[in-house]
Amino acid sequence: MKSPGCFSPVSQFFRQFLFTVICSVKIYPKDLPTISVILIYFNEALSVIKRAIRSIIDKTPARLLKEIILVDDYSSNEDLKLALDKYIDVFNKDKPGLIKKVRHERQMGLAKARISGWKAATGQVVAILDAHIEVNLEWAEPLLARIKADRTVVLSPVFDNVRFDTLEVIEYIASAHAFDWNLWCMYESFRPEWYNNNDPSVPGKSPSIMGILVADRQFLGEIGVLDEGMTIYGGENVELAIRVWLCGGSIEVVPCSKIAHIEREHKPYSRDLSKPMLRNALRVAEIWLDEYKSNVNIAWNLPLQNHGIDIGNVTERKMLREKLKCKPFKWYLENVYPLLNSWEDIIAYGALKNNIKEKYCIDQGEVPGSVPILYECHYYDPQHCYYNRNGEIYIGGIKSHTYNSNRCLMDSGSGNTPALHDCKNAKEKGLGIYWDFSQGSAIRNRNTNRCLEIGQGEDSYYRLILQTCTGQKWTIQHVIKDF
Ligand SMILES: *[C@@H]1O[C@H](CO)[C@@H](O)[C@H](O)[C@H]1NC(C)=O
Ligand SMILES: [Mn+2]
Repeated sequence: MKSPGCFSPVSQFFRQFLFTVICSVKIYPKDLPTISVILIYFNEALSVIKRAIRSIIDKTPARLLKEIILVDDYSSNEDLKLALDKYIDVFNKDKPGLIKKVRHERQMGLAKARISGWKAATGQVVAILDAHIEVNLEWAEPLLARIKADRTVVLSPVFDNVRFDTLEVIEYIASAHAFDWNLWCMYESFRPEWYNNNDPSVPGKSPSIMGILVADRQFLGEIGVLDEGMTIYGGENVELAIRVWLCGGSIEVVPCSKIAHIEREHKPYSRDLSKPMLRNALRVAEIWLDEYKSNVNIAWNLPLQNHGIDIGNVTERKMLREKLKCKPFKWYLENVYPLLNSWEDIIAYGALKNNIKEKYCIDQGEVPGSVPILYECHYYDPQHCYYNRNGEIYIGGIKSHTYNSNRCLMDSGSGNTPALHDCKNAKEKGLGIYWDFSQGSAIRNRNTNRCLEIGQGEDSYYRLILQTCTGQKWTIQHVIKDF
């Protein structure tokens, strides 16, 4: 879990214990809204879907469970046709219409599958889940009680991880859901206020939502359900989260609602999810991120313009944003997610090359290790460099969150080898991490006046060196502002 680390394992254990007790004695109102549970799947094992259905029926009070809607995004497994229908029929004989099935006639991806489920639902609340889950006792009541109190909250339960091979359950403590500028999701600590109030059963505000979501059905409709223009997989959760926060709602994680989720070895849609993820991230950026949208390009090391990736038609979603009078993204950064670094000081990014040897790029070198090297250009993370307004040069990637630190190029003043040093730490110690640089010219250290250059060793290989400037020139791949 990527988090700034707020408490020790001992208090974590105690918190977990306390929380189990507190949740088990909670009393919820009798007149809760009804719930439609939507299960999305694509080539899931029949046994997995049966277990999900069984657990929902066993662990949701019958008076609250309006229906279960199965959304099949064009699976090819034969099992999921007749055999599944037979299983459903047994329940429907008892209670007609309890389980409904929606099948796509071609594959439409996760976002559209969720929308199909939402359209078919008739309960007051919708819970849109993966099919590889089992719900826990009293999973629904805390969610329904929260939505009854405030119809604008969009909720996530806490997932326990079930290992796909052994079915061993690993309990997760409640955490906020977050994302980085690639729009990949991750866990993060709640804000300090949540820990300070010492009741671990209280729902915590969260900047994002991982994908499983529970919301008032009509409210979700009012704010535009999900973006149909998102393809295949990835990013649709972040789109939803930003939209909810900017357009009048909020996201919470509800600790007393627990769902066991099978963490699969392979996601079903595609082996390499980074392509659809990138495309969807650019789409979210265009619609929602305003002046911060270039951060997605920076994170993926794409040029700001003409990246050649088709993000689909965004007109309708931009119109929705206007119609709903949603707040600017800056508000979200300042009020909801200040831990996300705005990157406003970055002025250039990408591979850094010396004009003498253009086949070679600066590379972070061995990890662990702190010696940057010259290496054949491959343009992946280890070669991503960033120049900021203060004169720092990060090498080997950039961190999205203010609680993480980058690695800065440094001239220590002795020897002739450059080094990488934790930027925050180097700043405190006054180390030489500030450089004068502009596109197509020298990289000169402000402390030592030496330049970062390349030179041939006795073995005739070129390497990075620090020396009296001889006029070598450097070029960085992408420039944000002329510098
Ligand atoms: C994009 O969608 C809008 C609204 O649905 C439509 O009017 C417009 O023609 C579309 N643009 C393109 C290029 O298809
Ligand atoms: Mn899943």
